[in-house]
Order: sequence, then C-alpha cells, then structure tokens
Amino acid sequence: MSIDWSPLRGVIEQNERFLVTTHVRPDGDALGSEVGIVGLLRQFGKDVRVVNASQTPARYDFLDSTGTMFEHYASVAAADDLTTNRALVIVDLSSWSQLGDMAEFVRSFPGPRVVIDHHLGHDDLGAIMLKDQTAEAAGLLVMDGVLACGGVLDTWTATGLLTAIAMDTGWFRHPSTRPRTLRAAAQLMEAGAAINDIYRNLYERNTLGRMRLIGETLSRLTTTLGGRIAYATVTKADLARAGAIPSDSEDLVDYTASIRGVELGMLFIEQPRGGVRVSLRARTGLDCSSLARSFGGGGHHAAAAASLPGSMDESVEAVLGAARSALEQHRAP
Ligand SMILES: [Mn+2]
Repeated sequence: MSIDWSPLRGVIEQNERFLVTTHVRPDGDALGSEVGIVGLLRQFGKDVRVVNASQTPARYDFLDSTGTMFEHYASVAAADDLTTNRALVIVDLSSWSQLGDMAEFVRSFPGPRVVIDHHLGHDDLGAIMLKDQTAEAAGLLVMDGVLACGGVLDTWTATGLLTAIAMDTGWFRHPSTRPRTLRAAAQLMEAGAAINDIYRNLYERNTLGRMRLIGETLSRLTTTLGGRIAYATVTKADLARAGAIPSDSEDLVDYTASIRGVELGMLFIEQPRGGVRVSLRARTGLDCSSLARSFGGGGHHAAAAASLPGSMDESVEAVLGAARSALEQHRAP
C-alpha cells in the first residue's frame, strides 16, 4: 500500500503553525519520526513545536542538541498557547490510549490533525489518517512524506529518520526488514546520517543503573509451557535497587525472545503510577498484537504491548493464562 501524501501537502500549504506529538514512552521511531516531520516543516519556514506526553529518554538527546525541541506536556506552562492557529501532526500511534496525558488535549484540539502511522488497527482520532500497516517503521513513512511534499533530507532530518528505521527494525534484523529498508537507510546515509554515531549514541552510553537492571532482570528470566514462553518482571523496587529509571527497561524485552525455542517473550514492568505494562515479542508467527488487544493494548504482529490495572502477580497470571491458550492454538510453522 502506498500513501497519497497530497492531504499532508494541503495541510502544510494551509497552515503556518504546527504542533507535533507522538506516543507515551517514546522510542526511537517516535522521536526520529518527529525529527523528520519537524525538518520538513522548518524547510517550509513553519513555526513548529514538539510536545510529548512523556519526557525524552536521555539516550535520544543527540536528536535534540539544544535540549529545547522535545517539550514535556506536563511542563508546558498553562498559559502557553499550544492550539491557536496550529495544525497537529501525530506520528507513530493510532490510539487514544497511546496519547497518555495528552489524550484529552488532542480530543479538544481545534485545528486540523494528521496521523502518520504503521500500527495495526486504529481509533477514530478525527484525523487525516496517513497509514500503512505494512511499513516497518513510521520513520519510513515520514521519509516518503518528506520527499513527496518536496522536502529534502538534510543531515539532521536524515539522522532522525535513520534512528527511527533502525530502532523499529531492531537495527535491520527483524523480519520486517526488506531490501527497501536498506535502500532507505543507504539514502539517509548519503544525506549525511552517520550510522556509527547513531549506534554509539544509543547503545554505548549506558548508565551503570541500566546495566545492573539488565543483569537483575536476566537473572529472573523464567520459562514455561515447555520453554515456548519466557518472561521476566521488573518492579519499582527492582528499579530503585539497580539505580535505574523506567526508560532503562527499553529493549529489555528482546532478551526474553532470544532464548532458543521461545515463541513468545514477555516483560512485565510495574508502572510508576500503578498498574503493570507488559511488552510482548513473538517469534515463529504468533500474532501478539491480538493477545495485547485482549488486554486493551495493541501493536504489531511480532511486537506489542498492553497496560493492566492490577498488581504484578495478577497481571502475570492473567497474561500468562491468555498466552498459554494463544500458543496452544498456534502451531509454529
Ligand atoms: Mn513505530
């Protein structure tokens, strides 16, 4: 499916001021896609603000060298006007729940809104939906959009987009990676994105707290259903003991699916404001987005997540039960 970008061109032509946002707990695809959109809009001389429901994890600070571009919604002054004469561009999400504390703000946003996304399924966000569920990253769609709207890939824009695509494809290892993914990456490198700098910024600036958290989490990895499921838990107390912060758990779920024979990996993370978030990774073709949807979450076939209101024990029990029956019905190819 290829997207007709003329609605985005129209919104850019008709508006001078923009607001860009993305999902809670933003990842590389979310933030890198924002950079891509901001790059495009600034090339056209637009006034752009980027306001997110969550703070930006420190590992992504290289995308925002002045530290002023990614604004935190809770820190924006009440009197500060985010809506007058602005158009809203939302990247890498299609559901109200993923907007977190900004959901009500977006619901009442008066101007035009555009969604650029690749997640399965979507809520009616009252937006122009520019969507391709087969895309490996929202960043790939934004790259298409930038070029289709007559923008150019300058070094900064290309750095954001390469970050987005690399992160959502697991650095070009996930099954979603196609020849076109690598062609896009090549084009972004030609535009000035320094792949080695991006990698070092993301993976070789760990804190001791994150490394301790990885070690502790791995030491608690458990398998069940004859080794077809692997899971681990991270409580608030675990974070505190390791000297880690919530965003240090990003990517940790990938370890659960890296064990031989595991078809479903899960990481349960107790949330600062209560409840538990479970991240799911499927191998061998199980659709973990439908498992996530049964708990009010969503995502992609191979990677999904959901939030549960209960305690850690209740959440683990509920999701394990549903996961066992999903896997019992699923025959690995
Ligand atoms: Mn994405």
